[in-house]
Amino acid sequence: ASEEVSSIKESDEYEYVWFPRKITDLDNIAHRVLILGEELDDDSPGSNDPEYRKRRKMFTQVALNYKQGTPIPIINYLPSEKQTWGKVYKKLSSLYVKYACREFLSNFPLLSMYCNYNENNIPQLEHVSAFLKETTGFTLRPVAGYLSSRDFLSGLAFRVFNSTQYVRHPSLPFYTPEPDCIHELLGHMPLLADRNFAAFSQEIGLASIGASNAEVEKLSKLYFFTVEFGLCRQEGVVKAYGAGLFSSAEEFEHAMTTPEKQREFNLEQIMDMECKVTTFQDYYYITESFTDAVQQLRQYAANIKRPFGVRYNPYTQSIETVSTT
Ligand code: HBI
Ligand code: FE
Repeated sequence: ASEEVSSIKESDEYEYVWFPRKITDLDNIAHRVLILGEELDDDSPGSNDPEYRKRRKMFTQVALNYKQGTPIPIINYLPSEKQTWGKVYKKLSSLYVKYACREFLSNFPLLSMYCNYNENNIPQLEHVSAFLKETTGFTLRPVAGYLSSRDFLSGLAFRVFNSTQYVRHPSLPFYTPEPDCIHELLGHMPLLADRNFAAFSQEIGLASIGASNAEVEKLSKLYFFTVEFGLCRQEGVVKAYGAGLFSSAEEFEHAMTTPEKQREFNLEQIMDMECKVTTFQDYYYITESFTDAVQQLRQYAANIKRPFGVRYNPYTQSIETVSTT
């Protein structure tokens, strides 16, 4: 009984935050998007284009109606959307060969083979999700826009990646302030098919479960400077693994050809950095490998203050909390 008293006392200071416990709980966060597809900022490309806004409403409906475990609706992409995809795909393809890490380069041909990645076709989330499920156990779910860091990271704890399905506005094919399916498909999918990277992604997700707002903010910076803009060293050469680089030709080229902006990974420094969405990053951080990044993450996650441990049970697809007192 005295043990119980002390654990109650301890958890007094812990402010409980809601988190999904079962994979179907993810249906409850899908609608909490920060920039709603249909309420685009006024300076966002496409905000004054009624046709585009109408199209985005359709994508929003698909995401809002989606229920965990059901097939993701197949989209009949418009010629203008396919054209945007084709332009970006073509421009980036030449950069991948030069600058992408080996994991990206070995998975990309598999996506072409099994998910119909090519210059003339926008791959379907449903097909990519089925492919990932067989390779690393990750699955996708369609989402209407940008989720809060907490909501986005909590999906990763279940090996679920919330993916947008719409295409950026055709007026600016090489720029988008929001994530779109070109960013998800070219940037994120190739590495989610890598075992070590998938494990790293889930581990950041689990670290965020029940963490305070300040801790989630730090985890999101760690995510940003690794998963989105990370560099690594392979056979002594700096290569890219960040999705934000794989989906933006200009910043990709810039990051790889400006050595003075490349720094060795430093957890404390990253936690104080600003994440830039509309301009290039100040610095790009190099880790030796994904397992190195996992080590760094564990070092940080060990200091997260919560009165329980978390683990994922893949049989029941749920998060279990374990007593640490
Ligand atoms: N939401 N839909 C969506 N897609 C992302 O890639 C995404 C997000 N919310 C937050 C986020 N990424 C990260 O940059 C971190 O804040 C976790
Ligand atoms: Fe992203």
